[in-house]
Amino acid sequence: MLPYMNSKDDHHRRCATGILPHQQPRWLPPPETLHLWKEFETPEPAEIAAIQKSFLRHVTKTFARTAFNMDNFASYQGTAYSLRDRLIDKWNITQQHHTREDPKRVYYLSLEFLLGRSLDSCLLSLGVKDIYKKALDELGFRLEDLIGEEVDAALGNGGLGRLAACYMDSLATLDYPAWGYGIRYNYGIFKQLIVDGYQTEFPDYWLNFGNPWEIERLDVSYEVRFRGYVNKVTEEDGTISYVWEGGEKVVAVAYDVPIPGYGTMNTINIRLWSAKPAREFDFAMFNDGNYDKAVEEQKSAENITSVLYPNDNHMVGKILRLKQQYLFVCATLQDAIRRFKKTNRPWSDFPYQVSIQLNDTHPTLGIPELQRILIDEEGLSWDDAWDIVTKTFSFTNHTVLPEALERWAVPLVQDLLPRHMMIIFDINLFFLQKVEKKFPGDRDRLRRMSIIEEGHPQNVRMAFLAIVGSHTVNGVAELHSNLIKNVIFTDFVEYYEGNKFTNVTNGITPRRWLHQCNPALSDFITQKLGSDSWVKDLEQLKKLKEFVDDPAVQKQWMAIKRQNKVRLADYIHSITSIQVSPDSLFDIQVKRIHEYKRQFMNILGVIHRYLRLKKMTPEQKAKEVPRLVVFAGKSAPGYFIAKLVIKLINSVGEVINNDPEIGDVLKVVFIPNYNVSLAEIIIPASDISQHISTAGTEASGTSNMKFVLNGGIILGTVDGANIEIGEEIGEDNIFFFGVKADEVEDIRHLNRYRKIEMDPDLRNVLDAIEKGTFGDPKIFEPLVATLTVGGDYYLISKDFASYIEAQADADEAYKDKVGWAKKSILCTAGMSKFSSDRSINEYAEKIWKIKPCSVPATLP
Ligand code: F58
Repeated sequence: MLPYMNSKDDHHRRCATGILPHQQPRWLPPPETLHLWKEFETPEPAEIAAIQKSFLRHVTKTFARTAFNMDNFASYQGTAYSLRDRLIDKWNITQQHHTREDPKRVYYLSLEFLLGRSLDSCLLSLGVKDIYKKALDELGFRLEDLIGEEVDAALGNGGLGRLAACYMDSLATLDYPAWGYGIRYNYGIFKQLIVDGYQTEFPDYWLNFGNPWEIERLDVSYEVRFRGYVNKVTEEDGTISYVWEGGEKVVAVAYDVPIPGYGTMNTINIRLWSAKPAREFDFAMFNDGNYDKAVEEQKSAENITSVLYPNDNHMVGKILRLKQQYLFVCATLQDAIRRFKKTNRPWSDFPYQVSIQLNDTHPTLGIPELQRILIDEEGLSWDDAWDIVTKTFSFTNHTVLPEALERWAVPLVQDLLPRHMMIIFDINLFFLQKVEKKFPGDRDRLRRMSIIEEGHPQNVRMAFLAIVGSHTVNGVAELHSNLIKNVIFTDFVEYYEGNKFTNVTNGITPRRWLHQCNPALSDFITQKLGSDSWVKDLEQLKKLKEFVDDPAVQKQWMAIKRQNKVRLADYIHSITSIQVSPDSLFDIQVKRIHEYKRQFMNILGVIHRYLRLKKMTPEQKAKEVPRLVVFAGKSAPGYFIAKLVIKLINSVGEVINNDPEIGDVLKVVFIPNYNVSLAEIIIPASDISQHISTAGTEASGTSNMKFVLNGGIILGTVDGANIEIGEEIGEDNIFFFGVKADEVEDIRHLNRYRKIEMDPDLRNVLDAIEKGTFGDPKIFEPLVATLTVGGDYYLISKDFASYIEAQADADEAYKDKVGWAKKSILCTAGMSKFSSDRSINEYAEKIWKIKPCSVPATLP
């Protein structure tokens, strides 16, 4: 029997991390060996000799290298493993401390964690970067080279996954007792290669070379059932209960990723589940000559957690995705309940010990699953169980786009999770009865609010299920939370009288997104503020305002920006062979490629600029602000129009970059395979970044915050968090343009009924494309058609003139070097609000009701 194939009894036996005084563990160490355990529980000293010793031990023993058989990758591995030992020391102390204190914990359930690289951030969090650098230097290795060897952990699509990673960093740093739960996909988001200007996808088998940042826990595993049937049992006293039986089982095995807080002991855990076959190899089937089938069954279990679905803001109704969602919540709830049960509290205490945050609707099956466990397995009444469920869960919505809202076909859920489907029907029935009571006779309201959407087939509206089963629902920026209330969930706001709905504006971790990615600026800020405490208290950045008029500060500030631009220019050259000038204005748009984000408008604007330049004399051109326009981002593999946008960008770049009349005045670069570590190079180098979604479509955006924190200026629409950023840094330091969210519906309505008035400048641009200026115009026909015959749903034509105007304003402002330096300083200085520490404190106080639980350096 493999270790992860535990019997049910074993699950309850294991105590994982810490045993309470009243509990009798199965195994006790012989007392005379206790001093050995103590020695290994004591964290290693942060000394050069100790670091070198542990590095060499891992390199030679774990990886079987010798002094004469080393390369950068092996030394990355040795460094990572030596750091991992330190992480585990802190992690063990944290978990044991939490077990003893038993505080209320928050469980952050997310199908995505976009962590990126860990070596640099862990070195910084543990405060050992300098000493590791020295230790490695003496051994003949450059830390910077080793950092570059690590592959990104890219278990996410974009903003939602990266937000989860930033929130883990803040939870750890602020000493909260928190757990992240997710899936350990074998394949992260695909690798993007550009071939002949088109995106092509390659699998990201990120575990190929091992993963030092995880701890495989074959001792933590849970069974997960799919399909089967539901037995109705009538007891002698007439009570009815249901038992879910049969079907097939798989096992979810835990992989733990320790997340250290910055400058604190607290080291929390992201527990990622990996699916394995539940049964041992079926020898009967094997002996019957059914070897292929026996192997197939084993593989089909592992398939469940094999690959991350690569869609950004688009729902796919694939059964494998539903399996992922259920395996995830089923294992997570068993784990949380096991931890809760260790203290023998009554079930009524559960919501006061456990808070579960649903990162979008993807883990919403947790709601019927907890209800099922409580009524079917724990014997609670429906009402008592539902009271616990609704006091435990809270839900964050990340989008208003209808195509992104999750719906699952009832027959599909019924087949895969028959008992859950029954429970969802009951939740809906009881809910609609209450709605009917509050709004008697309003049948249309019942239809609108039903968790089950009528149709062929019927669908489960997961967002409605999440709302009904949660105590709090939040949007991710003020505008977005208002749209949730006033547009998409209005009926629910009315029913709950506004009580459930709130806002928590997103944030980003200043550790990764300034201190780590922009060390020169970080050092300079520390020097000016006289302390590095801003890294944990971003409010302090406000003090930078005092230096805004200081010419020496302005000069140094812009010199650092230039260094970062040189770093990006070098990277661009190494990847694309395109030479760009660090003296041009760096204008950057990096994010997932999606029609609502309007990269199309950006490239149309570039063409407009090109056509304008082509009409100029050399003298006129010499007066223009030289510009580098950078794009990066992945399109969903099946998103045809988004893929055409990538092709157009590359085709336009090809023409412009090779036009001798243009030279450095305009360059266009598409950097392939955008990911977290690339973002860390790109973001510090921007003068302008574009966040130009159609108003009302981008829930928040978080890269906008990262750019501004690094002294970059936004050119953007009045959308998402751009609005709040503008409020904080001052409207003089942001280039806003375009229609407002509340105008969009009327414009779309008119567009449907009359011929769209095409902006004349835009018409010229489309003419150039149609004439073949950028290659075979046939290729781009479907893309151009979205603006002409397609109704221009994202209002590019409507916004084009004001977009071009904002770009001209930016050019003008950039000519004033001092003025620009001031804007840039004020940008960074005004960003305190957007620390994920602020967001997490808001969640903790308003929603989760948890308190920090500071961890001692050693256990008593
Ligand atoms: C993003 N959503 C929002 N979804 O678009 C962005 O405005 C916001 O800042 C961010 O969340 C954080 O709140 C997003 O990234 C996804 O990638 C989903 C992945 C799974 C399928 C549906 C979309």
